[in-house]
Amino acid sequence: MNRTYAGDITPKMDGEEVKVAGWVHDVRDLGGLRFLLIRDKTGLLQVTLPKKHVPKEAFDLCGKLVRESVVEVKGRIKKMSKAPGGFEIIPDSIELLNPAATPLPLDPTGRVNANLDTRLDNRILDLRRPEVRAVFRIRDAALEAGRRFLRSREFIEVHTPRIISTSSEGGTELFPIAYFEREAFLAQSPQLYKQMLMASGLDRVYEIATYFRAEEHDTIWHLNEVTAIDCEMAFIKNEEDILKIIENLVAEMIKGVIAHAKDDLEVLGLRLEPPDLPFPRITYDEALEILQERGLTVPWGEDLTTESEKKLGEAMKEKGQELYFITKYPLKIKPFYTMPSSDDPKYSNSFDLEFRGREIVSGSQRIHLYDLLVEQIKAKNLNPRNFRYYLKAFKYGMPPHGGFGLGIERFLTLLLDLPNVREAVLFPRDRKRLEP
Ligand code: AMO
Repeated sequence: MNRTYAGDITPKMDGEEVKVAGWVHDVRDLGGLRFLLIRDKTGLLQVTLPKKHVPKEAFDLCGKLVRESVVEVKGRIKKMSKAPGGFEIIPDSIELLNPAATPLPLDPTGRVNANLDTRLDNRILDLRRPEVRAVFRIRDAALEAGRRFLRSREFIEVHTPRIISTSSEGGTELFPIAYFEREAFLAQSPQLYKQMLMASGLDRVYEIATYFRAEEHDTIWHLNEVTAIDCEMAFIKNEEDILKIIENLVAEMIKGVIAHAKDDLEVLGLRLEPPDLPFPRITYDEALEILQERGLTVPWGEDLTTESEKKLGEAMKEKGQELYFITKYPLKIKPFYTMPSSDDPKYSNSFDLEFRGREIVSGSQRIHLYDLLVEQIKAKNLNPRNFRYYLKAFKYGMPPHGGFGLGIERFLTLLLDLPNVREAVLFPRDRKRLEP
């Protein structure tokens, strides 16, 4: 007999034989009547044991079961309006597949509140709670929809090295590693490789990968191991070509969640609407003006702080906008590979996508001209010699190109209104956490 999940059983199956399995959620003992609540990946089901009508071994074992042990039950379905799902199971047999130790370090029923650290220390037990698992099913639905969309736009999935020899986003955030006789680092992003590929004829690439940031921040928004959707596309006219891809990608990911993770959204008590397209585009200068009107002065040329981003988010929310681009940042606060604007080289063809007052995407049109690129590397006090392998790709026919990186954990945290970005990672890495 195959195993049946709680969610696949209905009261209409009254009288049918089934085999179910899962974790002991709870046991209630009313003397001559015992109830065993079993949890599987779809939900809860009730096994009812009237002493007189079930085998003695099953009744006795039920009385001894420790919560979170793994059990398998064979029995008959009986319609029962008061039980979860409108049915109960009257067992012919109960098998203890593996007992759980006591005491439990975390209560997976959620009846006892635990702080995030305790939850993360016991992540596997934490994941037994449906609302915790829901986040990862939603993550899967979002990524699946993202992949489908990018494929439909002729992007192909690639994998670039995680072990690199030079920084791509600035020197201070690198994790050094021992690589035989040489110095090497964990990749901060696929940036340099995805750009190099633009000269190969693989005109549109994407990578869904983890990368590593040695940032010392300990905030609810920062991780040291981040997963992102990175895209790069060649033969663009300017950054507007990329913004169109991003807004459609984000809309498709949200629609994918709505269509394929309905039950999980319900578990989290959320109702999502697909966003309207196009997303508004406001320039960096316009953002500064909006902030000024709200009493917050950001000196021109400085990056937006968490506080200013939040304030801008409030202003945009009042206009009914939760997703909007900030474009044309000052060149000096963007990485060396960012294309200066043709009308005023103080500005750049760069952008961020903001979601409810927080950056989830950043990207730009890139410099594709060898001499200008070398000049910009030097302008950032970097040594072009360390970028030889990268620069080589720009010498022999590099088309105009651009791209972006979308942080998946930030996206989910904002979409699902999670209190901490760590909630969107199975096993988060931060300054203090290297286990589990
Ligand atoms: P950037 O460094 O802005 O850009 O990263 C892209 C997106 O990744 C997410 N992110 C993070 N999320 C959590 N914790 C962190 N420490 C963290 N760092 C980044 C954010 C961010 O918007 N190479 C460029 C992208 C490009 O231009 O193509 C880059 O890495 O959501």
